[in-house]
Amino acid sequence: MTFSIPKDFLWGGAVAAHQLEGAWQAGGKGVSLADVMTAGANGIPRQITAEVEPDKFYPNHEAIDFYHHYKADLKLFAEMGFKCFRTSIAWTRIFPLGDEQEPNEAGLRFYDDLFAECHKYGIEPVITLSHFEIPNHLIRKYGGWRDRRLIDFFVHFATVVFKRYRKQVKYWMTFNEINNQTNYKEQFLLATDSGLVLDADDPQSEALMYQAAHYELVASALAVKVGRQINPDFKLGCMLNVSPLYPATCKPADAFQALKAMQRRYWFADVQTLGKYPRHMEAFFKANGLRADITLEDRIVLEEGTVDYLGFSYYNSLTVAAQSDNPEYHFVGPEAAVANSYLATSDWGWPIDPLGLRYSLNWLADHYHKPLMIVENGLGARDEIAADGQIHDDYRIAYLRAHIQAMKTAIEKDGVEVIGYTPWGCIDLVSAGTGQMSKRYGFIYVDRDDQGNGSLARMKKDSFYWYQKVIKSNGQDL
Ligand code: BGP
Repeated sequence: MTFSIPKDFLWGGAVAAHQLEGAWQAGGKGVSLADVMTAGANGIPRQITAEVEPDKFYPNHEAIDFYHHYKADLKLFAEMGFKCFRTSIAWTRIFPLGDEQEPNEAGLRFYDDLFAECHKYGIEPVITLSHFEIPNHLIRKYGGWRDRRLIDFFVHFATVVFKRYRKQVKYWMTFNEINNQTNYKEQFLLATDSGLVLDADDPQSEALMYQAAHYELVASALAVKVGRQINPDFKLGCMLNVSPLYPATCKPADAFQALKAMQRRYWFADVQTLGKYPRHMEAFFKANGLRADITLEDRIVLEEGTVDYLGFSYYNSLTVAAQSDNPEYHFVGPEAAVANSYLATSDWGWPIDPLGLRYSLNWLADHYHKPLMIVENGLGARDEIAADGQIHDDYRIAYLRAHIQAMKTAIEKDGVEVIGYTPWGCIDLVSAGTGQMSKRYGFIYVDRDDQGNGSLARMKKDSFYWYQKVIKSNGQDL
């Protein structure tokens, strides 16, 4: 056993198809959820329209037009030394409606070319099957993941792409941030995970969410089983959003609230890595009449379709306090978080907490005993082009340096097994939460503004050269 960053560590960057590809109708692509999401802003939620409305601006339609720029962009990633590149396959390029039998050949060809270009540079693709990109038709016709038939549609999609790319892609993840929907009161998170487009105050949201989440978990496990048959060398993973929950004080009720909050946010990983629902969730469902439809066959599938590794995004920690008037209330989402006076926040109010990453790595390793991959991490910030024509993003470097240091410490001092690190939005792209371009994460700047204006020209930021050095030294030169 060695307790250092392994030689074959997957340094890279992460994106999602809908946030950068653009070309929303090219090659017969269908309309996805992302294509019917308008732009929001800091504090102004994005709206989801039923269909594309001609007078509205949909930022994902063009995004940064990676669809036509991918060769030049991959060249830049290769120049930084990327060993891997995490992106997703847009479901609607392969199945424009989602419920067809025959896939769309033009869509499949785009990813043939993209993966070939990755391999030209020795870059390993790391692929998410569903990253907030459900076909809009599946939402309109079936109501999204509330319908059990979605399992078959998803598994068919997974089977087609597993077979097609069995030689080009080894690392897969099923659903991006599958646990975000626990915060079902936020319509955006519910819709992006499960395609449940509901009135935010709909009293049925909670029941629908837990049922939809169950179908997604069964679909994920079935996809893992199929993937393993298609290529036993595949590494098949799950993907969670992880923000450790801290108690606001050492008051026992606060500490207990934090414990319950961890249980309520991360039980998806129990199902996906250990193959069964934890007892606390079974008890919760029973007491509240939730997740009514679960069969014995589902339970067997969940047990058989456990993942090889656990991928997760980490941006921040959250802090919670007990509610004295309702001791059985248990926090499910960031809306109930309290401020943490020990932590600074980003311009978008996200606490900055590198030690929280080490905490998360320890907690996940203790509970799930799987190799871990940090598949998102980063600082959304506004970048300015300085008088010398460059972007001096020292704030981004400081954030990433501190987080990579925390990861290194977890590997070296806590013995955690980490197989890769792909910071989010390695090239500027459309923010998922706000639909803005001005919330930037990239090492590469893209000339495009929140209204969709700009030349789309790419430009290296200071962080580009810094990350190049980090990768070259395998994380020694921070
Ligand atoms: C995660 C998503 C990404 C991404 C990131 C940053 O939740 O998986 O798609 O966008 O968060 O969030 P935002 O774009 O809202 O800043």
